[in-house]
Amino acid sequence: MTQRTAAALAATEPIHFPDYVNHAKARDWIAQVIALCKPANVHFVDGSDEENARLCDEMVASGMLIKLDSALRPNSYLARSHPSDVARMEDRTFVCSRERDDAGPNNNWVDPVQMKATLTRLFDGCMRGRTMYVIAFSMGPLGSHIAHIGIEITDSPYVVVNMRIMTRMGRAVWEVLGAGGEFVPALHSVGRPLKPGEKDDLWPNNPDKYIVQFPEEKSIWSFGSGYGGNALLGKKCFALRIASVLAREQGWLAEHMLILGLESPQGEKTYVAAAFPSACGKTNLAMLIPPKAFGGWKATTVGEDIAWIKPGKDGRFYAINPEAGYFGVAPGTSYSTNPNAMDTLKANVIFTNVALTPEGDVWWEGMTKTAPAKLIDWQGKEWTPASGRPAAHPNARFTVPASQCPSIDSNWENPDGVPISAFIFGGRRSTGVPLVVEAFNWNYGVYMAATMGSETTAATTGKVGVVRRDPFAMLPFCGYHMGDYFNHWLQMGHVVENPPKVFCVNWFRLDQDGNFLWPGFGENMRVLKWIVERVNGRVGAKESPLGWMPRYEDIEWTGLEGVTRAQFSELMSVDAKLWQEELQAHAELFDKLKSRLPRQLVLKRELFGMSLWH
Ligand code: SAT
Ligand code: MN
Repeated sequence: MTQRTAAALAATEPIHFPDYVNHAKARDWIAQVIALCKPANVHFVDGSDEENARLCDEMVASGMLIKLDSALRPNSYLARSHPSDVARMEDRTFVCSRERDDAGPNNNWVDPVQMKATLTRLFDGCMRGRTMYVIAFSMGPLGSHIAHIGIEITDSPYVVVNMRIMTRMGRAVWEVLGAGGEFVPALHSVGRPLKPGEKDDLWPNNPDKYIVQFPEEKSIWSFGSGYGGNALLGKKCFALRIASVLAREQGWLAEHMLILGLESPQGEKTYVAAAFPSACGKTNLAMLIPPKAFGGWKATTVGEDIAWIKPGKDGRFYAINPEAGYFGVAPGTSYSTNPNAMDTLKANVIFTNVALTPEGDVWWEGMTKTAPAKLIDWQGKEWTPASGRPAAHPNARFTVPASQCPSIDSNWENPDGVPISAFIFGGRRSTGVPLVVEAFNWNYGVYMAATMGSETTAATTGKVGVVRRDPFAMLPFCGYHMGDYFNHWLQMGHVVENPPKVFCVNWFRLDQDGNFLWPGFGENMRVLKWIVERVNGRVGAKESPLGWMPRYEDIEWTGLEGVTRAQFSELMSVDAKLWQEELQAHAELFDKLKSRLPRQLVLKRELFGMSLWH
């Protein structure tokens, strides 16, 4: 339903809400946003196929979307963003709690009163000449007790069609919300008002960008960017930053984790949740295909980015994937690295910043061994392999319904979630960190996750190989002080009777010549199988200063050539000198968080230090 708002703006006529929008607080908020942003039209998004088709057609007509060839990539589109608006922007992301220390050193902070004043000035009239879209969305299966509802108001039709893939949205959500349900208000504008008759930009945005979370109010304001997590506010802003605050208040976990199902040949299913910083192959692991030699084992995907985990009545944690789609990095995705992702992408995809082939299909670096002879690059320019620049932006993305993934788990939309038996934490470490370690207990596991580090790659920063601490892979996503977050994790170990076992993995260790010691990809199933069998008490391990580790004979080797006993001991070795340096780096991290750091972790650090010397 779309309506002109000139009358409403003059405040002479009430806004015409669709009959299913009968939530008084939501109506008030929407009316306030209309008065502030002054859009030309208001459209309540119902989520129907017709509405989606019309929005896509309009964007094709305006040039914001390019329709791909219907035979090669049915019902799929390509968008090209402005070169200054291609990724999440950590330096423009703020957590505005009343007290600075509540946001912690892990967040940019501005006083909320001052930030509201800045934002109110920026949003005043920011939607002039545009349609304002109102999207009710559910993070998690509709009506699930683990799910939560948000309402995003945006002036970007690109956001609407992406939110339709990434969340459950539209009329059905209004019905679940009813007249008094809780919702998180999320306001978004590209920040590019149009004068009467003015021609729009292909990718409207504003050089001044703000991605702001108000943790006490549980609200989100995002200005100036139309890209990814800056604009699809259900994802990092709600499902991690705001949800982490809710989770701490309410006694659950909102985590940057994939959820993977592992089914044995006997049909026994074990679910694990795993956190990795970027550039560690998280999507590949979420869609892993076990090697042939693992006949009978199946891996299934519940989620590839975010997990919401609540304690169940039976003393276990239950997790849902709050999202309904994947907003994944395209470059590097291929039939050799991730066949399930490639098959997911066959139809109904919105690609952003990939290259266009002359046939009207897409291409990105790594998709095939040899690049096509001619392409149009992500900026719309002609490209050949001799151009000397990437054809797709390194952070080019696909937005695609999770339901299309061949490995999707049969329980992925179960409103009660799936029971989690293990938490896995990983990083990219070329030295020192063993292939897999099982923490001695929950608190040791929290220590290992809290001190997790990962080496930067060309894709993440300019400098390559620098270890960045990224606790729980949550550094850019925790909506409050990281020290309080560690404490919340320690507490959550007591909330359930049998907390999951905690493991740390590292697929990226190198030998002296710089070759990977571990083959990775589908072969990671060998490590996962050990983890599953540890959880179920069926396989041995030996004690090490860091935790329990598999012996050579504890790993299934059938069908894998090339990892010798000697290489395995290199993969598992713990060098006391390197670990002293590692513990020093942990001390530096702890020092930054000291105002809220749980003492338990300081003591654990000392214990590790002592066991390494002996
Ligand atoms: O753009 S998102 O924030 O959704 C994805 C990411 O950068 O991690
Ligand atoms: Mn992520």
